[in-house]
Amino acid sequence: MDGTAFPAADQPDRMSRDELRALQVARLRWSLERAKRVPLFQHRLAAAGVAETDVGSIDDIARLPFVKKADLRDNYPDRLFAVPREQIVRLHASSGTTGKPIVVAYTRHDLEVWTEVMARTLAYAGVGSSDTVQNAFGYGLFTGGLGAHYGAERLGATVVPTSGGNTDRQLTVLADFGVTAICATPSYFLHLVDRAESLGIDLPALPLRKGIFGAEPWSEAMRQRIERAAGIEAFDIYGLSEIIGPGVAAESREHDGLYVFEDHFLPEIVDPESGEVLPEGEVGELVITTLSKEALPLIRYRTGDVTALVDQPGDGGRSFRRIRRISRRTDDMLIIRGVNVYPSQIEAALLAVEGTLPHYQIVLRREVDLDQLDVQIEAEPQVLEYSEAHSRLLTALEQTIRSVVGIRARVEVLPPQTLPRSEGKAKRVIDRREQ
Ligand code: DLL
Repeated sequence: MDGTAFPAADQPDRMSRDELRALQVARLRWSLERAKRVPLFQHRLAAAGVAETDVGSIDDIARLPFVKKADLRDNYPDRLFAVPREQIVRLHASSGTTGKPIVVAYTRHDLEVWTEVMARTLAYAGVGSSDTVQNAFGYGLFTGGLGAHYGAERLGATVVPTSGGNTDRQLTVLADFGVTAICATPSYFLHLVDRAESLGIDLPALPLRKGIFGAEPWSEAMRQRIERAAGIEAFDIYGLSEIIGPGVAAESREHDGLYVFEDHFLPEIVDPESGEVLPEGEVGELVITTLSKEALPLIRYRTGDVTALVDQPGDGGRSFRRIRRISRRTDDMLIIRGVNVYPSQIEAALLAVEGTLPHYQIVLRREVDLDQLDVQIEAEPQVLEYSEAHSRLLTALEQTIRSVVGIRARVEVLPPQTLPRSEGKAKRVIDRREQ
């Protein structure tokens, strides 16, 4: 590393809050100095009239300008990189829904930090050297696979790099290799659970005890379904390519919010409209500043993810603050007949009804100038066998959706294994209104 030495820390999650804040200020200054090598940051910081030496306390961060996804897109592929190509040892990319992907870069030091935070993520879930970890996050440009891989290896666990897909082979590995922990998107793991059932594999009877899930929103109800069906403890982990990949925040065995690895990533919650910083406990958009990244430092990055900072310390005696489970993004709100609806609300309504399976799809259509909300959900086979049970389930679902989201939905109850499955992030919403 060149420039100012990177401020070191020992046992960062056991520091006092004051010590942690002092470390954050020192690292923020370090990060700003490096970010200024990038023309975009140089211009924005100059325009805001802030120099790194002006940062005396962590609250001074509110004086710094934001960076958005559009800035990364506009500077595609590498104009926000803060180091010369010789120092970059890895590129990943996140596939956006439209246009070009966002390209992210890592120096050797960045990979070291990533490995460390992913080792922590898995250690918080209780994974250690005696575990065998099946890593079903996709390997490739997606950060999930390699991120979890290096973290698990760092802990000395045995890693089985299955990547996503090839479901039957995943189940052979799961059944025969002594796997005790699995990493996957929650939707893909549910697919594995279903397939296991149809192959007659009794998951709870296997040594598998822990699931480490993330990369997409999933609800508490979904967690319960997963835990029950597979006989495991399920952990929520959060991250995004722009910041590092997985390894930004993770649940511990308390299962009460996700600890943000604040020695490397400084979280703030802001009002998505005004950009004003909100107090702990209030729901808003998560903004993250990287404190140790070399290749792609990001100052006040608007993640688009909606959560709150928990205003109480966790039970585990850790100094890091926690964020609530991320249930939605600022941009995933659906406007149906003028009513604001979030897919996560529909998921919660559906899974509250007994007899449903956690596989659903939301389809929006326009019918004679009116938005129509169609919801398709799979149900347990015995419900479908009796027309009375079927119609009772339909009525219950329609009423629950109506009471939760305030509009009528046309619900279709389907047999198991009907809806498309994903090997990575699930696509829950199909909007056909513009076609
Ligand atoms: O999904 C990194 C990751 C891999 C996280 C594996 C966890 C596990 P991206 O593909 O760039 O990176 O997508 C990042 O996914 O901004 C959130 O909207 C969403 N997301 C990630 N984790 C969670 C989670 C990876 N636990 C985007 N809950 C983020 C809800 C999540 N949403």
